[in-house]
Amino acid sequence: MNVTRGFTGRARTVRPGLPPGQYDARDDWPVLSAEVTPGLAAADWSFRVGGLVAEPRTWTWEQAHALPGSAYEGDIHCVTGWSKFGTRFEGVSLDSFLAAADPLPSATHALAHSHTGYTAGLPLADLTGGRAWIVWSSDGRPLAPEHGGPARLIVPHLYFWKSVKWVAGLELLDHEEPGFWERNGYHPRGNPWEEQRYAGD
Ligand SMILES: Nc1nc2c(c(=O)[nH]1)N[C@H]1C(S)=C(S)[C@@H](COP(=O)(O)O)O[C@H]1N2
Ligand SMILES: [Mo]
Repeated sequence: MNVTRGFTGRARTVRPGLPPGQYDARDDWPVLSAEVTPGLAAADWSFRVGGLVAEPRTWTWEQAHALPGSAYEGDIHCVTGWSKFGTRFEGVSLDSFLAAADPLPSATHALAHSHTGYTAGLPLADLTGGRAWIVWSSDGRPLAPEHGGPARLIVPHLYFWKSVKWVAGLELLDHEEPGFWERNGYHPRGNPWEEQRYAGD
């Protein structure tokens, strides 16, 4: 009888859709937080789009829920190596928020802020075109506090450190501004398909 390599322990199989250097976390959904999970009630959550916009705007929980709903179905990729296939998140496309705030032509980048102080820097182009969301549920259930509930940003085509939990807002800028991990040597964009893990990759 043949014993096939890879069937003992945690098989880190390569599968289609898995970016280079990543493994399939299967049913695991690791929690990665630099800070303590805040006790943030939905009533105390708000989302603001400011900086280089024609009309700075802030949405309460109820106002954000009144926007057209939009869901993401697909994969997520953490820079520490795990990827999770077939996730589903429900919320509102970031396009809806940005359209209301009306970015100025000079806006090229954004710094996403958390209610806890965590930040992530992103090119504005990665936040438009139906590729980024503010989400409050996952598979139809309210987002767990440790996963960013009541609401978080998701930018699933980039490494997941850009997907700010307990998201508070976006500040639009005319230059690249490093956030928490970017200041610590991580890549300004973080495209998993190009393995942009660290600055210079
Ligand atoms: N506010 C906040 N958002 C955050 C983080 C964090 O530490 N604080 N970690 C980031 C990282 S590195 C990853 S991989 C994902 C993890 O999300 P999860 O804990 O729901 O898996 O959240 C991102 N967003
Ligand atoms: Mo991560």
